[in-house]
Amino acid sequence: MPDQSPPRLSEIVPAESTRLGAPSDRRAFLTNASALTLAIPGLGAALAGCSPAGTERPIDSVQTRAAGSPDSTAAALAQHNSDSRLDSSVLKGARHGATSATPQATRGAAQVAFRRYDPALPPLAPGGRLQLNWHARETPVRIREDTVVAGWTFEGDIPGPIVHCRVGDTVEFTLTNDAEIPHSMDFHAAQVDPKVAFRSVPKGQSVTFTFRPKWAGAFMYHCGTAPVLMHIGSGMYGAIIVSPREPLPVAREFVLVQSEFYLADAANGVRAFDYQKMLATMPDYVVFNGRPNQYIDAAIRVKVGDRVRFWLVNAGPTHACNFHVVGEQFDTVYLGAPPASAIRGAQTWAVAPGGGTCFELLCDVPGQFPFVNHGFGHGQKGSIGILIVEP
Ligand SMILES: [Cu+2]
Repeated sequence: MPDQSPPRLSEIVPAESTRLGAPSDRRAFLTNASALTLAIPGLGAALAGCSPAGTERPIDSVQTRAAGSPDSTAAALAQHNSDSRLDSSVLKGARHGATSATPQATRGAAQVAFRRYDPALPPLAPGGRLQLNWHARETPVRIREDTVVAGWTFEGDIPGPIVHCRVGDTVEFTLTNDAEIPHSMDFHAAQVDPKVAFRSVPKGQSVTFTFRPKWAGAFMYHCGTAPVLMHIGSGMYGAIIVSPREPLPVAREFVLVQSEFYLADAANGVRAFDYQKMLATMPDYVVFNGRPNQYIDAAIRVKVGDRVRFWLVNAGPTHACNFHVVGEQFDTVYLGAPPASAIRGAQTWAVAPGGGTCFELLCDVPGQFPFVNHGFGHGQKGSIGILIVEP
């Protein structure tokens, strides 16, 4: 087992900040990148990623104006989406200094309390119908006792709330954007036209769409506004768990969302998410449910004889989660939609960024079992917890 002590701030970053640009520059970058995306799909992402000289061509063939109303953002919104299909890997040479440190994301950071993220799978909504009215919020989030991050969030937390439904249920979803920068919602459990449903909404506006999940599984949701890397990397993701119509074996069910944190140095008591570090793909933390090592400090507890089911979503944005439970074996890993495609006796299974997998183990031995990302360069950075099996 590795050393479980979390890394100190001074071990992660140099004491002196050298990367933060002027706040006005950062805001200008983000607002321009997102707003251009709203008005001109493809072009926004391309400009956000290109050099100031703007020598790169737009990467989308969509018309650059909304038909009939060349200057209307509202008209553009009606026709264009969030560019969620424009992967941030196509962004090159983004300007330095882009971080999540918007005024809303940093204000009042000192007053934000640490709160453990409850990993328990919430119960199903009655009647097979979920009505979700969520808000995109830029707000500080305390991820450790000594660390507050400038989060871009769904509903004020990182990850956003766990959604639980069954195959064929109806999910009615509305996203209202309270934040300065445009945001959007992309549910991987949905089959909808992304240009309509997943479009970005500016401050004060809403988008509503309805879907009925077709497959069971652990699915990611995330903001798809360009640059997608920046919006996922700043906290806008979570899990929607779709249970099959036929109940799975009785189990204690938990949800783990792995994600990476790429943080700038602290400024005014807040560490912003840093776009350049996201591109460099060397995270400061890799975590389950938004806080490094939180389930070491407050373990997940079950009883001998319990079947435990982990619904694991890897929000990335970039690295795999190589899931493993020390001292145990998964008696079942569902490669497809549960209960189909189950394999037996797996030790470690990699979950891709943007993917999800359902794991089961039978806890017939008492003890303390670390669950880890067995890619230990990541596990060492916080994607580790303890499953306590009580006699
Ligand atoms: Cu967003």
